[in-house]
Order: sequence, then C-alpha cells, then structure tokens
Amino acid sequence: MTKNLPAPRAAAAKPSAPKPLATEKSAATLALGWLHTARFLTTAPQLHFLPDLDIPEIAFVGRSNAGKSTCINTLTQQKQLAFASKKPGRTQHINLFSLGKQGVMDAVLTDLPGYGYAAVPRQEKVRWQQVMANYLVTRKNLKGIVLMCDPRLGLTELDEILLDLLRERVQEGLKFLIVLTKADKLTRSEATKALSIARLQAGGGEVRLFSATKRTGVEAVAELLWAWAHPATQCPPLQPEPLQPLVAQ
Ligand SMILES: Nc1nc2c(ncn2[C@@H]2O[C@H](COP(=O)(O)OP(=O)(O)O)[C@@H](O)[C@H]2O)c(=O)[nH]1
Ligand SMILES: [Mg+2]
Repeated sequence: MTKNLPAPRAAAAKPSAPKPLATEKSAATLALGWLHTARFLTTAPQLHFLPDLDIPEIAFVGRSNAGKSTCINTLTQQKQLAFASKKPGRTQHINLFSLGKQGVMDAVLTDLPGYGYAAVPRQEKVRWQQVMANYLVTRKNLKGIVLMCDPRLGLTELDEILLDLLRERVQEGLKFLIVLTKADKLTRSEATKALSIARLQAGGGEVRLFSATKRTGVEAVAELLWAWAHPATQCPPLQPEPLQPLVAQ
C-alpha cells in the first residue's frame, strides 16, 4: 500500500525560500572584491602634484591614530597598503590607490595625512591643514569623504573645522561617511550613544561603526564605497547595518 501513495505534493508545490542572505552576501562580496584590487598609484606632497583624474575619488581623512591606515588595509584586505604606523603623524603625503577589476581603473582611494598629532611642529601642522583644505575644496573628481573618528574621543576641533570646510560640497552632492573606529573598545550602550551623537554631527551623511579586529562594519562600509563609485550600476539594495554584539575590553 505504501508504495502506491502519491509523491508528497507539498514538496513540489513549495515556493522556493526567499534568499535575502544570498543577496546581501553578493553585494558585500562584490564590494570587497573590488576594494581588494587596490594598488598604489602615486604619492604627492602637495595637491598640484596629483594627476588630474576623471574617475570617482574617495578620500580618507581623520585625526592621527584614529585608525585610518588600519581601516584602509582592512577594507582592501591588504596588510601594508596604507602603512599602519605605530608612530602617528608620520604619513606626510597624499597617497593615491587605484581601484578596478580586470586592470581597468574605475575609482581612486586617497589617503590624506592624519592631523592633530601634538608632536608635529606648528609650522608643519599649518602647512598640512592648508594642503588638506585645498584638496577637499578643489579636487574636482572628489566623490566622497570618509572621516575616521575614534568614538572614545568623539569629533575633535580639527574634525569640526574639516566638516565646516566640506559643508558646501556635501550640500552639492559630495558623499560623506563618518566611520566610528575601534568599535570593539565600546560596550553596546556606548556604541549606540556614539552612533546617535555622530548621526547628529554628520549633517545628512552616513555613520557606521567599524572594528578591524572584530570586523564590525567592514561589509557595510565596503558596500557604501562601491555604491558611491558606481552610482549608475544596478546592484543589490544596501542592507541597514545590524548592530553587532560588542565586547568591551
Ligand atoms: N582595538 C582596535 N585597535 C585598532 C583598530 N584600528 C586601529 N587600531 C589601533 O589604533 C592605532 C592607530 O591605528 P592606525 O591605523 O595606525 O591609525 P592612523 O594614524 O589613523 O592611520 C594602532 O595601534 C592600531 O592597532 C580597531 O579596529 N580596534
Ligand atoms: Mg596612518
């Protein structure tokens, strides 16, 4: 008798399960694969030595020791692309990295020198503030800014000056992201608080928690940068970043 039973229809009729995770994964994989193509392009002590480019450029800025080099290395999955210096204030040049699959450069990452390091002579600080201001205000192909901030310190006076400088360009469409670094050092409630404060300060820009050690926010930031550089391209929708469980150290 059993062998004459019809095959269970439920199995055949069952609609295929939704695959939100697969979509999410493919957006992150695409973005991280693209970031992994980063190669050193050039370095310049001043703006006018930089090549004129007509592809999107995304600049990383932040106070010395905020975690900028570590973040760039993590996003590009390369150990030494941006030198994660133990001696803050050492990176004195504007460094450009090319991005693009199959050797076709389609965007540039810029690592700007960290600012605010106390031991740098005043004259040198002023010179760098001018180079940075000049870059941020006049670089034509600049598409987005990523501001690194250690949330335990919050935005410093120099970060605020930079935000003021950028305000007009952000209103004109320049993309802006505050990355709250070293999120592994925060408790969950500290992280929530840091996020809401930064969102107020970001003036319409994005804010993400990031930890190189716990890999918090790596995929979310990668997806955002990919979307900035490829605005016309169809891609899976960006997912809101889930709040990761954080462990205080
Ligand atoms: N716990 C923790 N430490 C970090 C993280 N990112 C960077 N750091 C540390 O912060 C210090 C400054 O990092 P670095 O990338 O050189 O900062 P930069 O001066 O902004 O380029 C280094 O000692 C890093 O190891 C992170 O996600 N978690
Ligand atoms: Mg650095």
